Amino acid sequence: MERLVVISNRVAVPKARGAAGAQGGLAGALNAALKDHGGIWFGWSGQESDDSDDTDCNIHLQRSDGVTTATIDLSSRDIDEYYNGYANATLWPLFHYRLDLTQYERETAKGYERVNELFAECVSPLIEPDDLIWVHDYHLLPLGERLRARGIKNRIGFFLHIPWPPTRLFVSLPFHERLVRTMLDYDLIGFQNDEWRESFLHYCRKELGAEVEEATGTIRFEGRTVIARAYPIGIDWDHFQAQGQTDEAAHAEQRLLSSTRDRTAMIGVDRLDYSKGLPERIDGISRFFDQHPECVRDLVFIQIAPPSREDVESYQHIRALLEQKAGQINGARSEVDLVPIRYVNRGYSHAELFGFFRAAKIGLVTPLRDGMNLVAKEYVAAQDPEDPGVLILSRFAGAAQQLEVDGAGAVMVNPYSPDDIAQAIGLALDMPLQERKARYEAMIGTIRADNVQAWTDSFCSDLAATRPD
Ligand code: ADQ
Repeated sequence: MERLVVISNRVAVPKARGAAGAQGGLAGALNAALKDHGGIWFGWSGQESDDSDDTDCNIHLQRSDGVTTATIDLSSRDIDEYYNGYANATLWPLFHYRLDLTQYERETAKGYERVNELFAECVSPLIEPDDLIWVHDYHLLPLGERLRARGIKNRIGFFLHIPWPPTRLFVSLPFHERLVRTMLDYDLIGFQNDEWRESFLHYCRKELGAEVEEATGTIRFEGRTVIARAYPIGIDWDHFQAQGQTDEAAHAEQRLLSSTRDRTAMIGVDRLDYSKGLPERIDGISRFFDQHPECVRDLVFIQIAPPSREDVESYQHIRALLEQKAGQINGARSEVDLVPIRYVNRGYSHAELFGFFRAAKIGLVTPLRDGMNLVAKEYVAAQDPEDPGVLILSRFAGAAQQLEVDGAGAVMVNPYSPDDIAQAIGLALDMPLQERKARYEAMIGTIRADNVQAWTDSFCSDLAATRPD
């Protein structure tokens, strides 16, 4: 088996798995892949270097739990322009269809290119001739081209964890063509589902005039051949189930059950991000209480949302908005002995999350747009098969393609519609055991089988089967 070199914006050491989970779904997935293949995980340490302007290739190597990590610090200017700027204030909102939040700044675009160049410079000496190289996510779209420019001839794959926007939105990005041309230096490009893959192929055909073979995802352009395929990411099933067997999980479950007593617990767990539809979710719950005031005493909603990307302005806004909305509904609906919404701004271990999910009879996963959404799968994976809870899922999450099964599976909603969310909550509360079991059965097979190991295996074996030009 070829050695694997994983390159992503951030690197998480395996021991810190619980904490890493709060940073995003990437960490657990990549640690599992690296353990199997051996090799190196390269990226930013998350630390700021002493020099505020320039970043050096000062690589910090560490070996932990079978995985070697190689990290560099970034200067405050690089963090500002590349990470907070172009990656999270331009690409992230644009790729989540939020043109209203997308900022186009020449300086941050330059910072993005500079850091991609730096990544290529620092990681190149670590690469051996037969290594498979796997680049991750929107922070590093042009990295393949930068590696090729340094003479790297290895097979290089790229996986996009977030959606790829429709062409009409994507062309609002200045220099969009240049960016996509750099991506065609990869051998394999993976997307979370067919919808994003088709958008990418559409762009290549319409805007670049590339020759595209839809069925195989083959793109031929200026003498290069690239394959674009869908690889829906899954959860680390074994790890998550093992966490579910711990005392920590049992304790968390009991804690939630005893604190909610005879009320039904409904849960949401998300990074605090405007793409996750949190204010819209609260509006939906509020609508449900308006329509069913008699249920205020029967239902409690727990929203766990650790803050993320706090240096980006739009994230400060979403936090303030959410606090305001939760405050409003609690102000209007609380009694001395009850508060309808518990809003918690912190991360929890996967064991604790397992316990909370199991105690909650309804899981609310209502992003406005999401590449996949692993929380939806974790919620179902944590349920008691004999008495499962109900997953309410946004039709705009990548996971919807797998978890809506012929009208069974998750209860699908339009996350922009408070009425839709309110109706789904009513449906979930009244759902008979037999239907809950049938819906659970419709989802659990794919969640167990299409897990993160299957995901890494299929991406890596497809990458190994490609031939660089
Ligand atoms: P995220 O946007 O971070 O990931 P998601 O897929 O839901 O979204 O992954 C979040 C992970 O963090 C889950 O494993 C979850 O358990 C964990 N987490 C969330 N809140 C937590 C908390 N309070 N405490 C501890 N852990 C918490 C991006 C894309 C997604 C895509 C993933 C993986 O935006 O669409 O599914 O990458 O590709």
